[in-house]
Amino acid sequence: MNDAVSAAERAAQLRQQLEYHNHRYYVLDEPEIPDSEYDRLYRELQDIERAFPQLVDPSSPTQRVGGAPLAEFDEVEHALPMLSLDNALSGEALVDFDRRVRERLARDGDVVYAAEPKLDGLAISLRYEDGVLVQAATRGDGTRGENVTQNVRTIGAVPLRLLGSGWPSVLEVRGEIFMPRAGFESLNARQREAGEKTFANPRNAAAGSLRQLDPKITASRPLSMFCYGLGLVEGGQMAATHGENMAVLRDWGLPVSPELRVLQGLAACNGYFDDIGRRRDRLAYDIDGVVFKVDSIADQQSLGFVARAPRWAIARKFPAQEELTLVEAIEFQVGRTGAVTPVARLQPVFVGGVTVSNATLHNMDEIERKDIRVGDTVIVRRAGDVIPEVVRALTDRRPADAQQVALPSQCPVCGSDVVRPAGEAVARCSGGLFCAAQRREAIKHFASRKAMDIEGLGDKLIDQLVERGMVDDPSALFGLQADALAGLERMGPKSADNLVAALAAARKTTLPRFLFALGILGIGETMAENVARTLRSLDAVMALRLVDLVEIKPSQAGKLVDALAALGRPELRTEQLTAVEGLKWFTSVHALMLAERFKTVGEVVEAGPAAVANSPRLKIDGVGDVLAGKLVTFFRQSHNREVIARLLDSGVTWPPMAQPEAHARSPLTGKTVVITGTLSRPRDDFKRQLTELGAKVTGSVSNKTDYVLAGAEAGSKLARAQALGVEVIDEQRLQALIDGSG
Ligand code: 9MJ
Repeated sequence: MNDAVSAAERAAQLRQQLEYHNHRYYVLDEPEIPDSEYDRLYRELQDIERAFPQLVDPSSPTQRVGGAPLAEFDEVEHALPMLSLDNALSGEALVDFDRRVRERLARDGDVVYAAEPKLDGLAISLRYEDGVLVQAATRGDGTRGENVTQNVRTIGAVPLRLLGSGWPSVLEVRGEIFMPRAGFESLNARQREAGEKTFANPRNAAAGSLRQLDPKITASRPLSMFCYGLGLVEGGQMAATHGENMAVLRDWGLPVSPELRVLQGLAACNGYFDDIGRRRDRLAYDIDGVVFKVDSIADQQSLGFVARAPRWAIARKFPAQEELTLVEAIEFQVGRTGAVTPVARLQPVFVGGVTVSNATLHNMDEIERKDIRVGDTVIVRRAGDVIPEVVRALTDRRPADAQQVALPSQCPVCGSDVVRPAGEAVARCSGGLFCAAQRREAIKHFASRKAMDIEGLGDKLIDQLVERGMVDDPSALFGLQADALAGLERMGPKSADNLVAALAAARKTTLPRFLFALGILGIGETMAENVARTLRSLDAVMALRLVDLVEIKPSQAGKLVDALAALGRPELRTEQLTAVEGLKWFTSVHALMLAERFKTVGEVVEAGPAAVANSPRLKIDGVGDVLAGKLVTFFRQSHNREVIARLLDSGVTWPPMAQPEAHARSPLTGKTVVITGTLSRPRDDFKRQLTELGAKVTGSVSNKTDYVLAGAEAGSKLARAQALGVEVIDEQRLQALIDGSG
């Protein structure tokens, strides 16, 4: 046996293995070996074919992408015309179809149908001769199409050589070429990155990919195929039903929809249609309906066809999920959490089975990314039960006066400031309880079990109370009288009395519950607990400042002062600094913190890095800069402070927070401290900090004084401490005591 012979044997073996694994990968979607192993086999075959060019065969797996770019596609005449499908746009149209079929077949009972999803791609005809793919042609006008063989050969799901045996000598297979959604998304991402044009939908992407004159481009596109019919068959017999024929194609390695079912009668067809409709969004590819075919080939033949469409098949279409319409306005809605969401008001359009006149635009980033303007013609999409959305604008139809929109600075419902924290997509109304859009949900939250736990005050009741104007903020709940409540739906005198009693009981609560009940953004149960445990009183929470919580390191302070000096806008107000060029860490929270100490950018620059650097005196578990910003902002709003005042007036109370374990063991617990001289932070800060650690801060030094905290230029108090032998400490020593390292 010479080299060429053993190489030929090995090549044949490798081709068979590669075809097998290709089928497992692309058609069955059940790969058996890792890609690396496939690649190894593939390279081995490539090496043999390179060494023995006489062994190269066009149906070899290495020859999928071959040939030079074409100048144009040749025309191909189909041996049998490629049919199209009649549509049934309603359930009645399907009933009519079934009746016509039964009449023509003179059938009393149920007709057996084969059903399969209707793919939205490109129809194609594959011609196999003795099991080898020799031609692939597009549908064209049904009689003549384009020869796209070079391109179709690059599609992994299409076998170059059929598996098994017993194929007719000529076998034409019809099916649909499509691009799965995931492939479509990644193709568009790739196109976007390369600055190339993106495709509007998977169908266009599939068509554009298949019609490339250079097969290398088609090879790089994630195309797939399902077969759904036969054309010319010569030199062999196929089966008696569509269902069986498809099973045979599947055995020969051709891709056939796994959703194919054989069904008895119209009712089963309707059930299938509904089922696929429900699962539609979860399929890996777009479909636009279901195709029903009379299963018996003999019946198909006796039914025949009219014009280009068979009388034995029909496509029951889903309502279109995408339509064109005009954006008449873009308005902003305030949700129950205060999220300010842009909504497109549309010229009403029938899409996805309903008339749509509003579609969400999600948020400002989304509007900017899609560049949607008032006056634009847009594609609206309503898929399944999801909220209709604007997919994109047709910019070539944009009128000259199309208007861009800006985020409103004031809430359209209550007029409070709209805030959009740096790095967050969602803008929110800062009105909180004050905002009517948020009130109802705020009250429901306030009354809920883990918040104030007002027994018997359910959502329905709250709806009634708000609708009748009896309650416009949570504090009004505690003023409700039994006789007024008794007039509400589903409320007798007894349950009214019970509710009043429950309200009275709920007034006695805990600080963590109260903080949670206020519905501060981002402050859930655990955070409320952490805040309460650290600060231990509502007064301390309300007096919280961002300097207490947010750090600016000395190195950051230096860069910040430099950047602000370079800005050259000393009059700019500090709270308006939402971002600083070149400082990624700087957010609106830092701006608000600066604003606590400096009115303008000029003041910051003048004060210099040492004054700008900030080491926060507190650490609340889980509360980072963003949450600190939300917390402090909430308590700074006057309407929130007013609601809190009313709640306290109406008798809401809680017991003092227990002394936290860690502090009970603090070296400062029970100590008396006197503060004197100039310190790095206001004296009040130190006073608060020491009090929280269980120390008592007094004004004069005596022999009961444990420590004198002395800053620069301390005078008589320092002298008195030295005279009495009281321990004098500086800030560093204090910190060491707090840290437990002193
Ligand atoms: C699609 N597009 O999925 C047919 N089709 O049958 C299926 N199209 C068809 N069948 C005869 N599943 C002509 C067209």
